[in-house]
Amino acid sequence: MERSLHDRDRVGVQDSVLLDNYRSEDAFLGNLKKRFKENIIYTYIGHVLVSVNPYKDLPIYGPKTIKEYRNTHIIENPPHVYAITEAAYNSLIEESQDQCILISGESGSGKTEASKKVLEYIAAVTDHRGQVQPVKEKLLQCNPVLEAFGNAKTTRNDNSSRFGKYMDIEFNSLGDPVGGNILNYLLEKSRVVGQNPGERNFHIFYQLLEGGEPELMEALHLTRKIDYYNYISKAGKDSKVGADGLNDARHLKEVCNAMTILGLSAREQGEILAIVASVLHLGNIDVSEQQGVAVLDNFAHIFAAAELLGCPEDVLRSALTHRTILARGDTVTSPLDRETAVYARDALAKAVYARLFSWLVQRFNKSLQPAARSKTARNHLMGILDIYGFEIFRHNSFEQFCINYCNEKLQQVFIKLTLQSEQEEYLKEGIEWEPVEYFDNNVIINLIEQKHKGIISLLDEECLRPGDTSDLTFLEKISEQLNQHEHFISHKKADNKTKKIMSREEFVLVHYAGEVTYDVNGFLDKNNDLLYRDLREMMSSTTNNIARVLFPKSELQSKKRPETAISQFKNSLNQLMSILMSKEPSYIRCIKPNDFKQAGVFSDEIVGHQVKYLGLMENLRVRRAGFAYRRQFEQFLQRYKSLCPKTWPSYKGPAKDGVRVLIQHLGYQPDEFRIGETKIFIRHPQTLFEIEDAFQARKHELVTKIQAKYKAHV
Ligand code: AOV
Ligand code: MG
Repeated sequence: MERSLHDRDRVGVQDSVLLDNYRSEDAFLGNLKKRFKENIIYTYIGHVLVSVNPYKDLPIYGPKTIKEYRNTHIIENPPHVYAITEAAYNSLIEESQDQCILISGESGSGKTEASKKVLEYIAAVTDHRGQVQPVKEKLLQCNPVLEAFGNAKTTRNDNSSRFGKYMDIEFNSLGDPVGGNILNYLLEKSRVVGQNPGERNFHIFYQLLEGGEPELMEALHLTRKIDYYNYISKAGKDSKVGADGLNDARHLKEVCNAMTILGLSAREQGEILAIVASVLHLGNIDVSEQQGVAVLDNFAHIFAAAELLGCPEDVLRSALTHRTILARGDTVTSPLDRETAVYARDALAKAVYARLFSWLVQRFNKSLQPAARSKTARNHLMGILDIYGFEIFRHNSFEQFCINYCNEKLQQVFIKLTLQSEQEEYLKEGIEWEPVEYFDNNVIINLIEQKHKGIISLLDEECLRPGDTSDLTFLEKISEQLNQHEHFISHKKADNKTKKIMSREEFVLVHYAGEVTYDVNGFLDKNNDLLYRDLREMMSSTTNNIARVLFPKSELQSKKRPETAISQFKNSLNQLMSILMSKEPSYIRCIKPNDFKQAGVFSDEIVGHQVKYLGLMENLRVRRAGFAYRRQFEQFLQRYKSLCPKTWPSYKGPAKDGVRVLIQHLGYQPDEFRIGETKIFIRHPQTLFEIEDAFQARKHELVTKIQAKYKAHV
């Protein structure tokens, strides 16, 4: 096992706070790199876990390692996601504090994998009486299904999360999981109808085609040829071969098995797969035009889609080619032209799929409801947040705008809860302190979400404004109003001030994690998220039971304009922020070592960039500039009391006084420590090392004594 002091040359230090030259980014990077080369991917900054994606399986997980971390304090073992989970779980049990584990980092950095390890740890260390086994099973089985429906291969990550996920696990007073609840955020549904080169649609489509039994394939009217289906083969050659390392056929069995464990009946599963298949058929309905009016071709697919969704074929055909508008009590139906019919078809496919995804989450939540809550004891929650990471593609659209905005919000939580609160702790404990400067990304969040003046408001305004609005009028508007903002670059500013080459359909946001160029094409459409009434009406009368409830009749009757996509997202994110703020947070900051998904390659430049924007150096400085270690008086005394005759075997009196006696005996100089209100703060890590080494020596001495006594007896 790694010993921080003695193995330093080979494996670096396990807590960056212990670096001699802690202000130097090179020293910080050098430490991460040294460890990475030794396959040690975890390092702390205080209690924040930094994880560097190894891109290969390491023998550092599983029951044996879990055992080593169970019931240990965070400093007793090398850094690990298990240690963070143990600390959070322990605090939940011992202090009855709701917890949340926030996992952040850019696309492909290892967030989803980390979230699975957290869950794995919780499942392994709870329920020794075997009473909540079904609940644990269910909690574990949500992931494979949600990943099949919500993850896809992108150029950044073969298993990229295309939705945000926050999962609460509910624990009873014994510390056993009794239920759970998942919140899902904005699925990237544009992927259903098209993907960028080298990317794939959601895994489930390929899993179904590769893994469906012959009878199922026949019932769903599917063939195994992936390149036959328009929606999943647009990406070119790459999509035909399955994502690297993904075994689609095997996965379908796992997904169905997981759904069964989650309590979904065979009928429900059949209806779910029928909806998935109907999307593939919709994509193969060709649209042509005769005298300006859309005509559908490819009967077999119209027929199949209608059958699978459960609606008469002529109703589907008519709904795909007409639009009915309600105006002052009258209904006016008009035929669509080719382009609009294609739009309507794609809108239907996207809506059906995205709503199915949310339905799945709701269905799982129903299955994860605790059987009965105790009336006297309050249950406690541990939340795990795993969202889509910050992404910069060659081509960035509305979806990247939403994803990156979401990452800005999460960075804000990190700033508030670590950089700010750390500094506030010194205040609270009455300790003198010189503030550390850090970049507060609130300025970017304001640019995006400020009322009336922010990008979201301006986008919504353009979506709601009657008249001739378009993506370009939106761009014109933000370019005019936000031109002065230091984190916004319009093509106008780019022409004049910077040397940036931008097209007239783009704008740049200077995000905390880097500059991203967004193409405005599609912003209005995607934000309006319009599905023609005819299609919604048709869907609300289908005989596929799941398809029908995805489109409730009440929605048709509502006179209110539905919220725009971005406003809905903004509101749900703000709710999430208050959930997170109300809990005790733990952080896992994930880092991607290179851009090629390659094992063993550590790029100083790429890691350095992430270290910078994640604010890790500031994090370290705040942690270090003051006091590297702090411990509650009781805990400190308990651990080190054997080092002083006046505190050993126990100290009678307040722990605070005991700590004073102990450190006086150890000869601490006044500058080395501070006594706060509830904690002792130790400035230099070396001081802690010395006492820890003395403690280990003393322990050894005591154990040897006892053994000698025992031997003398026998
Ligand atoms: P992400 O969740 O952070 O990206 P993932 O957790 O999906 O990234 O990790 C990407 C890939 O890296 C995985 O599929 C694994 O192959 C590998 N990987 C990650 N962590 C580990 C680990 N601890 N050990 C071994 N391999 C690992 V995104 O969802 O794209 O933001 O939207
Ligand atoms: Mg992920």
